Amino acid sequence: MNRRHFFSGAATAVAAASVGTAALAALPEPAVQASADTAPPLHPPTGRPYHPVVTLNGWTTPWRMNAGVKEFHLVAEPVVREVAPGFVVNMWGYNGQSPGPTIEVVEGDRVRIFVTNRLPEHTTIHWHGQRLPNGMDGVGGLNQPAIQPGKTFVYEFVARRPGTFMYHPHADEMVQMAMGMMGLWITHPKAAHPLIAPVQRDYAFLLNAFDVEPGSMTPKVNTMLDHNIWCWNSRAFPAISPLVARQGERVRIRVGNLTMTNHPIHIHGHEFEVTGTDGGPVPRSARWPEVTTDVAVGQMRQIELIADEPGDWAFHCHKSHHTMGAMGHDVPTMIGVQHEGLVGKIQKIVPDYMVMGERGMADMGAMEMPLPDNTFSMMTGTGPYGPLEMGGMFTTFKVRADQAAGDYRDPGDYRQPPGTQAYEWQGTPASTPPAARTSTPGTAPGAPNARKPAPGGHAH
Ligand SMILES: [Cu+2]
Repeated sequence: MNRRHFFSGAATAVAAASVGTAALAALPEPAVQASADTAPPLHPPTGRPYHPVVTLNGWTTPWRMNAGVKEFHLVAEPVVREVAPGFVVNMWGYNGQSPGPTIEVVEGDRVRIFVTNRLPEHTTIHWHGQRLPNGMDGVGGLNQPAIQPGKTFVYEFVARRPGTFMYHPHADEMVQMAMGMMGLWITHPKAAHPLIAPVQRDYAFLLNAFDVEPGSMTPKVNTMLDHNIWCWNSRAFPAISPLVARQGERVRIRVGNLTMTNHPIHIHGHEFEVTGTDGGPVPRSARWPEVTTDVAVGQMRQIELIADEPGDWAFHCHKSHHTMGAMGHDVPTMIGVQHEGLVGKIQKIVPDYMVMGERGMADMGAMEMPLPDNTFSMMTGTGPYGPLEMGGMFTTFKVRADQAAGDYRDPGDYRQPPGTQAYEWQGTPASTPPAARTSTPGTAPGAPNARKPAPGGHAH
C-alpha cells in the first residue's frame, strides 16, 4: 500500500467512519505501513486538536474513537525493513515496520491499545516514561503474564502528562530490541503550556543499532556493544530523510536512545536548548545553549532551535564510528604503510582486493569497492561537492527562506550565495618541508611504558 493511499484511504476510513456496534466489539483494524519513507504528518481527524509530529522515515498510526476512548492496534511481527536502498534486514517490529508506528495522543486522553503477538515467542509492551497503573506497565512476569504467540492483550490508561515517550518490549528484551522492536509515543499538551512552546516543525526519531554481518540479512541478537549498523529509526545515511524547515521557524526535535551506548547528537550552524526529556518539560532556569547533547541509553531528549541560518547543515551523532556503515569495522590502520607491488600479488588470490587507508580512509568514500550482497558501504552519500564520507547516524537539516510552511519535501541541494563558500587559495604554494622526526620509534620518553594491545584484541 503506498503512503498516499494509506493516509487518504485507510486512515480516514478507520478514524472518521461511523463505527457500528458490531465493529466496536471487534478489534480495530491494524494500520500497516509498507514504506520506509517519511510519511506526512497525520493531522488528527477526531479528538482534541494538536500540531502533529513528523517521524523520520516513519509514520503515525491512525486510531479508532470508541465512546471517547482512542483505540490503537499494534501487531508485533517479523518485518523486512529497508535500512538503505539495496540493504534490507529481517527485523521484528510492529504493523509492517521497524520502528513501529508513532502513537500521538493528547494529555488527558484515555487510550486503549490492543497488542497482538505474531512473533514466534512471547512479548509485552512497556510504555516508557508514562504515568500509568502498575498493571499496565508491561514488564513481563512483574506486571503481567507475557503475551503468548497468537494472543492479543489490551492496555488501557490515561495519557496523564504531555511529553516525548517511547514503547518497547519488556520480555526477552535484549533479543527483541536487537531485532528492532520499538516505537515513539508523543503526548501533546491539551492547552497552552508554560514550558511547551508552539513549534512550526516537530520531528521525532529513535536511535537504534544492529549487528548485521555484510552479506547476511538478520541481526545477531546477542551482540553487547559491537554493533555495526547505526540507525535513526532503522534507517542509515544516506537513506535517512533530511529535516527541513522554513527560515525563522521554531523546530523541535525529539530523540530517544534504544541502543546499548550513548550518542552525542550534534547540529551544525545553530544552537539549541534541551526543552524536555522523557521525564517532562525542562524548567526554563535549567536550559542553556548547546550544539551537542548526549543522549544516554534509555533516555530521550527534546531539543528546540530557531532555524534562522539558511543552508544544508549536517546533523549527526558525534561519535565518528557511528557515522560509518558496516564496512568500517575491523579495518586495520594502514596510514603510512607502503603497498607498492603488494596489491597485484594479492589480487592474484583475491581478485576484488583493494588497499584501504594508505593515505587515510577518505579514498573509501570515492572508490567503488565491490560489496557483499545486501550491505551498504562504509562511507557514502554524495553532495554537490563530492562524497560525504558518511554512513549511519547522519542526515541534513535543510533551512530555506522559500520552503512553504508545512512542506516537508526535500528542497534539494543548497546553493550558496556567491562569496560565501570556502575557496582554494591561488597564491604561491607553501614550500616549507615537513617537520623532521624528533624521535625514532621506541625511543620517545615513556616508550618502555607503552603497551601493545593483547593479540586478537581491538578497541572501538
Ligand atoms: Cu552515536
